[in-house]
Amino acid sequence: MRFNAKGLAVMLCLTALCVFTAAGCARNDAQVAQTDDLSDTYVFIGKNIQNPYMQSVYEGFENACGEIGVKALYKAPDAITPQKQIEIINSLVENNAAGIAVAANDENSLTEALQKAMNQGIKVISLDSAVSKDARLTHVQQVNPEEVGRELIKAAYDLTGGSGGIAILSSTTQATNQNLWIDYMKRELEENHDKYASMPLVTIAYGDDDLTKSISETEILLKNPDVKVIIAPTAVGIQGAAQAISASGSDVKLTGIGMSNQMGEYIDSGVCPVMFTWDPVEIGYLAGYTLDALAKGSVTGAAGESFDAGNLGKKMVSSAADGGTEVIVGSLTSIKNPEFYDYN
Ligand code: RAM
Repeated sequence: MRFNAKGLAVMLCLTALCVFTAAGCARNDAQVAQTDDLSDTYVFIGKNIQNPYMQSVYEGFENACGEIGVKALYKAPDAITPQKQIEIINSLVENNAAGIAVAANDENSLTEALQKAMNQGIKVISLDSAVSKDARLTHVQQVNPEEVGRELIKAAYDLTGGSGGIAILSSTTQATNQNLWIDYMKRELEENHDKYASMPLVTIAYGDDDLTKSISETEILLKNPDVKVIIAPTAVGIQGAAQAISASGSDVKLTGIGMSNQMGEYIDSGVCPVMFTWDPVEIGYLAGYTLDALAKGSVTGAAGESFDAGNLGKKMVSSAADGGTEVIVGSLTSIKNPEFYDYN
């Protein structure tokens, strides 16, 4: 997708309005009255409460629940740890939640708690960042993860002319989604060794989806003379990296995955001439409908099944790379500034 300056500005304003509204409406743990009985409630567990991306996911989840006619609840830890998510799951099991959709802070640590939930009849799915296949009925996958990893390396190649080291600024060491994208980035590099011979992966840093840490980790990366491009496959990380690069005046280039309302000025300035995105609201929306299809028994989470997902139409459950199943939300969108990025 290409935008001229006016088109980009209009799109960014609209997106900013949507996301601002989302952040304003999203209820957090502290604002939601605790009830003992959640048997009429679908719960979204985010990675961390202050993450604007997670708040947008919840906006879609809440919209779907409103259409379906069930209650929605948003829970997330203050810090991005699996331990806190386990505590949340355990309390939801005690309160007999009707369904749980979790963006996992670790692929395996949540398994025992989620299996206990499923054994009790609670419908469990992951979204955004998967739990292991044995801990879920299916996974709501934003876009094809292989495409994400490979496209990010191709963008870095275009930005460096194929010459200069790559640093990745990720979220946490345990994040299933970021680690999967990084695996595909490595595969793209290894399988096309000649093309990328002068573009090695120098290092991977972790900003923990915390803006302050993402900025300080980027400042460290900018001191490394081998780093010519930073790939940040996290909405919080790419924003922190953009701020740090802008403040330093460095000519290191940035790409990654971000929210357009947060990244417009850096796309315009050429700090981040190309980035990739999708709609987090749709992920939450599809998760709400997926939980409902499971709760009503119209699907079990097996590959080949399909169900009605509100305004997203009919959605299909398919096989996932980890041996479980997934429902794919949509496709990867690129946002480019043609003044600084004029490849494809
Ligand atoms: C962050 C989170 C989330 C990821 C987005 C792109 O907000 O890490 O899991 O999908 O970035």
